[in-house]
Amino acid sequence: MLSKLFSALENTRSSLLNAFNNLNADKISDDDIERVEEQLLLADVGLDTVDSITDILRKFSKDNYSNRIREYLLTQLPHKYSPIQKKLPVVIMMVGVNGTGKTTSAAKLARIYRDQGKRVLLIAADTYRAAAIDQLKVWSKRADVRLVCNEKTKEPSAILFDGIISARSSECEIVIVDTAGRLHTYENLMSELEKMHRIIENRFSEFVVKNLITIDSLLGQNSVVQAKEFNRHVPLDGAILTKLDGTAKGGIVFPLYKELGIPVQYIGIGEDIMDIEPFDPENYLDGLFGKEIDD
Ligand SMILES: Nc1nc2c(ncn2[C@@H]2O[C@H](COP(=O)(O)OP(=O)(O)OP(=O)(O)O)[C@@H](O)[C@H]2O)c(=O)[nH]1
Ligand SMILES: [Mg+2]
Repeated sequence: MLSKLFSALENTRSSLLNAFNNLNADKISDDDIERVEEQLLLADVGLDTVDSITDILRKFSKDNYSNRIREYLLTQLPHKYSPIQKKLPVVIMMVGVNGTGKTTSAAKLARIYRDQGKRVLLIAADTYRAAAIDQLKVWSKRADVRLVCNEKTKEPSAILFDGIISARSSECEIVIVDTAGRLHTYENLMSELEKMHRIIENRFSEFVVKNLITIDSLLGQNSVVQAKEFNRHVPLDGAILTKLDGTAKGGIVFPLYKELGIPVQYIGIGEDIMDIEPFDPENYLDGLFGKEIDD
């Protein structure tokens, strides 16, 4: 059976393979290289990495370039992510631009940790979008995880505060906080994130804080700029790359890591609670360049 990630990367893979398969075995022309370059850039692999790939193509014959490219790319990717939180208790803040997948990813993560047997709590700290709390109520049921919410306040920090008090008294090990979508240009919303971060550090210092940004694969290179800006306000520990299914832009993991040092920890591959995978560079490269892998 093909893995879900392999299927999700189908569009990216078929455009990349088209370009590579057209290369002439005896002599790789400048036109060939340009075609490969173009496809890699369309897949959001990022200029630096694309340049290194075309250098390898120029230097090595068709016989061994694919192995060399793969070896090189492996050095440019984050390590395999292990979905184990080593320091507990932890508060995971889900941050990111509107619609990138914070709420659904929060629940997907909650389900992963619950399945590990951890005591998990979700906090609904998005007070901006009217339907946000109801959406998380539905998803917390899917994850089978308790939710703290408060429809009566518009103050996310107050909900966060109450939520962590509750987590503390029920000895929760993993708290996942859903926050409102925001653009980095909304200064007041960005300071609100900083405030939430400070509250945890100052008032609940036994909790480690982790900030995860959700990145929508469809948004391409813009996401790298967004992540950079978020990182100026709250230190990002990692990214969840969402909606990889159905995009031909599956290469964004490279510039995120290379330009910002932010490792992709999870990949979102669909709209169900189970549609998430910890990042594995080997599986990811298989998905991009086409080695079928069994589940
Ligand atoms: N196909 C696909 N859809 C996804 C994935 N992750 C999220 N979505 C969809 O993207 C849409 C937005 O997801 P949300 O989780 O609501 O995004 P959000 O960041 O919380 O949005 P706001 O709270 O409005 O900022 C929903 O329709 C999700 O089902 C994914 O990995 N694959
Ligand atoms: Mg949301």
